[in-house]
Amino acid sequence: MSAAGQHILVYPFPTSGHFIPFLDLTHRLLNRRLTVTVLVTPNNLHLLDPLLTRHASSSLHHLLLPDMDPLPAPNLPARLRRLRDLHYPALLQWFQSLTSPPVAIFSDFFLGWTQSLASELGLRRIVFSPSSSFSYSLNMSLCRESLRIDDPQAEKQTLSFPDIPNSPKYPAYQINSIYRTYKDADPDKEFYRRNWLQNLESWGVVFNTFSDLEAIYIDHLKKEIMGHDRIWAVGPVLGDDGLDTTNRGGSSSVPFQELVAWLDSRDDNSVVYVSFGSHYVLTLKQMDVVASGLEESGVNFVWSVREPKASQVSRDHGVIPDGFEDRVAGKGFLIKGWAPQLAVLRHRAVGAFLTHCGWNSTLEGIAAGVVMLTWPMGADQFTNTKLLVDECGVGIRVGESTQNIPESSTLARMLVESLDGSRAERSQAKMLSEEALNAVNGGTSDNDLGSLVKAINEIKPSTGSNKI
Ligand code: AWU
Repeated sequence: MSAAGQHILVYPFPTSGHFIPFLDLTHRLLNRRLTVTVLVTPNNLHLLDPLLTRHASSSLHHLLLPDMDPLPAPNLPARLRRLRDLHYPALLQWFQSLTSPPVAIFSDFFLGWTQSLASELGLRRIVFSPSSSFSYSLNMSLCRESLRIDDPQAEKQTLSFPDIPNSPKYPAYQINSIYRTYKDADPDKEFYRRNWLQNLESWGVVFNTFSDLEAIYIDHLKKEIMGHDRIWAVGPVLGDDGLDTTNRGGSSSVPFQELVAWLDSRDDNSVVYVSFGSHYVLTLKQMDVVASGLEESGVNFVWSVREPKASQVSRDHGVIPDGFEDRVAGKGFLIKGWAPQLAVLRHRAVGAFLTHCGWNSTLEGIAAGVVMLTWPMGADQFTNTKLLVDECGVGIRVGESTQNIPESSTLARMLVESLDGSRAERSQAKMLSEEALNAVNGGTSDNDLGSLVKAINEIKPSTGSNKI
């Protein structure tokens, strides 16, 4: 048995889409004998349970720090700044209290400020990106010269990025509003930009992606942006490696066996799975189109419906139409709350996925070999859609946010077509699925994971004084 590896601090950003893949990766790092302390906030502590039961207490520890009070309305830059103000002093004190502290801080790309902390402590900092290397490249392009879109109404203005492979173009509304600076004096937006820029100073970057999917973007980052090869593509990290995925990211809101029995009673590739991520709530109009489209299509479906959190309750959030559940009885299975998404996508009955194209859902759909019906809502999802539809040929464009909402009859037709076994997207999806699974089973991603662990084990413990 090889000697225990070095000790690192893993610091996920505390939302599902960022926390889930980082825990999946942590499980793989523990399997390669690193010692890990995971920084958790109280509402995420329970998500460590599957790892705590699988790994010895000598190799997996947790550091519990408070989360900040919820903001009156979603405001990512303000949230990042408050989290930094809350955690920076506590982490500094924690590290200085240890006789043999971790040799590296491995933190989410939203926590760029941990670069300053690592420098102050004489440690290495490694970035974890729960999003694609394509969207990371776009963020790097945007945060180095923030956009000036003088007319806030210019939502359709086309923006080009010739510095990124394939020179992608986007209508202005698809670019994260954080970068559309109408007034440069916004301190939270300036903090967000500087926070991103600090990722450039990191020792290395780890992506939840695989080389066959994003080689051109990974090479772009190595040669044009970071200027070194310490960029590792270790995905798709999907739980596995002996972890129970039934309660991945949270416990299912429906009895798991009841859902599996429902799927078992359906033919192969005859079901569409519908989900728009762990926090996006459909607007009234979007909800109406999705419900009507599913009903008119007559397809079998499993729909994970998100109810608005207190901070999201707005006039314009959708609710399931009256009588809908009765009218689709026998065809549809509704999950109001948390769905065992990975288990559903892997079931032989599921042939297509109506998705917002969050990066985890994108990878899970690719690994499951299903046709992707794309309806991006924000963040990096428009970029992920370009990858799925234009580059990989496994996706079919359905809608875009609230700017392009399809007619329910159009959606119904696309739902039926997505289950047509003769479509080119189906065979493409099967091929890409094999490439994804090969990458993590002895292929490029496994090799990159081994290279990452080797590089971490070669880090010299800090004497505390040496700045890097
Ligand atoms: P996913 O990335 O699919 O969507 P978000 O939750 O919206 O994630 C970034 O995090 C994305 O790139 C962004 O676009 C942003 C965010 N899940 C589940 O198991 N059950 C459910 O009912 C709902 C979700 C899981 C799902 C996936 C994750 C959602 C990285 O959108 O399997 O792993 O939650 O992540």
